[in-house]
Amino acid sequence: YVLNESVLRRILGVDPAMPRRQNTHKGTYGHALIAAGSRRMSGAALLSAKSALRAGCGLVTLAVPDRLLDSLIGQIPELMLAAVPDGGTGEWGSLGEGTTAPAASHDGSDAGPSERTIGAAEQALLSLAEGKQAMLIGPGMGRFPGDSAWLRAAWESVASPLVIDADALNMLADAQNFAAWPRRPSPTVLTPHPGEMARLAGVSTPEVQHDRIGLARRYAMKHGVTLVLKGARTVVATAAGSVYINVNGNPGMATGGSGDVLAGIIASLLAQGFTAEQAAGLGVYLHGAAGDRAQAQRRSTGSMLAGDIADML
Ligand code: NPW
Ligand code: AMP
Ligand code: MG
Repeated sequence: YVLNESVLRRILGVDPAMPRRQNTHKGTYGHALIAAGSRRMSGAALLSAKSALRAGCGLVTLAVPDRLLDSLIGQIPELMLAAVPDGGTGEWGSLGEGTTAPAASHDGSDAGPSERTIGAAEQALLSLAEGKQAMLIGPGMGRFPGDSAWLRAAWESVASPLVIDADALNMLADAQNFAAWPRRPSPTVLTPHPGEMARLAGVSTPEVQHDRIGLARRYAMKHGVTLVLKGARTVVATAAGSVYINVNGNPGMATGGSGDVLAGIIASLLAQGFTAEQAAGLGVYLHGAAGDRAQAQRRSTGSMLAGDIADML
């Protein structure tokens, strides 16, 4: 299907105007947790968080490495912040350091044959995820030792719908046996750009671009996920084999942070109770529509910033 208002309403059963019932409160619209940002990429975390708020979820908590926290206070007043222990580095690396625990539910492929290490940060993050209606992992997170094992713990332990973007997609690409990971009982949305898709599928970026629909569909069905393959004409593929193509948006969105905005939107929609298929389809459409408004307002593609897309939601 081509993603337009008619398909959104008829096929996906969503109203892109997202009307609200009168007698509702912030709890009605869900609480999203975003694990993102690092010392050199705190902007990615802020862009995701702001977009999640603008896409309508009731509460957003942004979890960042401890040392980043002070620099973020007050930047987005509506946002709640949480710090995870980082050993003073401002990076997520301490996720893999800490107490060694038996790997009851892990095969240890990324951390030795029979045990893996549970870091204080990992524990803090998994407790933060409790009671949230959706979680986003990845924007601006950077890479750190043992990250694939850590992502697997989140994959298995986070009960809410999960969006995996940016660096967390690279963790998935590095995991040696992702195909054998158990299916998650709740929705999982992956949001790769063509470079990230190439790493996930083990092919080149031109190969991804040559067969965007086929590759996205096969990957989504094989791994039981909803896959958003980004770029001009973003493809949304579901685990059941449905495919949607987005046709709005513009080249002004080819700017750092645009994808971080999209990830925040999709997490926000999941927190509000939309299915993965609805959240991905509606999210991609709203992101493109906001990008088109940003272009119209600036009367330019070249001067658009990702923050303009977030502000136009
Ligand atoms: P090229 O350049 O054409 O050969 P990476 P990243 C390819 C954070 N950010 N069509 C491209 O190929 C993110 O959240 C932080 C074709 C290139 O090789 C991540 O955590 C910001 N190819 C981290 O930075 C703002 C395409 O992919 C490769 C393509 C790294 O993410 C910026 C680049 O991908 C950023 O969001 C397309 N449409 N799109 C901040 N302000 O804090 C991409 N490629 O190496 O995964 O790097 O996407 O910049
Ligand atoms: P990322 O590379 O993760 O920052 O994601 C870039 C975002 O901008 C994705 O949602 C893309 O679909 C969107 N985007 C980038 N270039 C274009 C374009 N030429 N036309 C429409 N959307 C684009
Ligand atoms: Mg990105």
